[in-house]
Amino acid sequence: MTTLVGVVIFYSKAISAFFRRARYAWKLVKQGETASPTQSFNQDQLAILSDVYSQLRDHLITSQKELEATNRDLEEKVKLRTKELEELSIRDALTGLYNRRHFDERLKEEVSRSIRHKLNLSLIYIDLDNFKNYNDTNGHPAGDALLEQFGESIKKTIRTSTIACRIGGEEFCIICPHTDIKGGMVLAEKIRKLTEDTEFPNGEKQPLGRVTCSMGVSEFPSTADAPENLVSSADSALYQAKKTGRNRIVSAPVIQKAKAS
Ligand code: GH3
Ligand code: MG
Ligand code: MG
Repeated sequence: MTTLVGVVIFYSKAISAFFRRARYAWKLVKQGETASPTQSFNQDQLAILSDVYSQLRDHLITSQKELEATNRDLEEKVKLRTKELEELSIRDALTGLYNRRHFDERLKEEVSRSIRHKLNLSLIYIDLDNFKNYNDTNGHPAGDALLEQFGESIKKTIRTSTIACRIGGEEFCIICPHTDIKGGMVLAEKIRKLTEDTEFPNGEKQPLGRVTCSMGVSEFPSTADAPENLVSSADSALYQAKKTGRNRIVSAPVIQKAKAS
């Protein structure tokens, strides 16, 4: 940039001389002078003007290329940052799993997809057992650390097509597209067993002697025929799991369709 300014200043006198002479030449032409206006310039002056012209042109081309490269760079950075922000807005800050809002949206989408392609869809509703006791015994930060670690166990267990979400405090929901109730129960058991077998800090101080979780599993369309019912039927099944002793999985009952008369 400094070089460009330098060049412009250096040659500014030559440029103004050029215009002075050009004006003079034009005046002669208008007065009927037939001689070529270039005759008003000597060889040195024409050489200087040609030099100025090519230097300015080169600088303009270089500056334009630099500007285009900077623009491309900025556009890339904005795209990347937008993607990062979008990703952050759908994640739970503590566990890195999807958040409640994303869960609601994805569940509707996945149910619509299941209807369109006539595919099953399972939902696993997970709740950590006696988590209040864990907080009370070990403190809230330790409770947070447990939630984080539990989130990691879920991530390790699921496939990439499975959508794992933290929907509130110590409650998690897993959407399993293209999975029937049997498949949902198999995945739920993997998570239950992994939780039971993991040596979480101070797990032995929990009422069951270890950190455990309970689950309810529902399936579209056999145990529920709408997204809202899918969640509530898994929730009712979870309630049964809690009532019957915790550290267990209950499958939602199959809905009886009214027979056509
Ligand atoms: P149950 O086995 O019946 O599920 O009992 P519970 O103690 O797990 O359930 P309860 O609903 O009585 O207590 C849940 C506790 O979770 C209470 C609340 O303070 C705690 N909690 C909710 N969100 C968070 C959080 O983000 N971090 C921590 N550390 N605790 C949380
Ligand atoms: Mg709960
Ligand atoms: Mg709980």
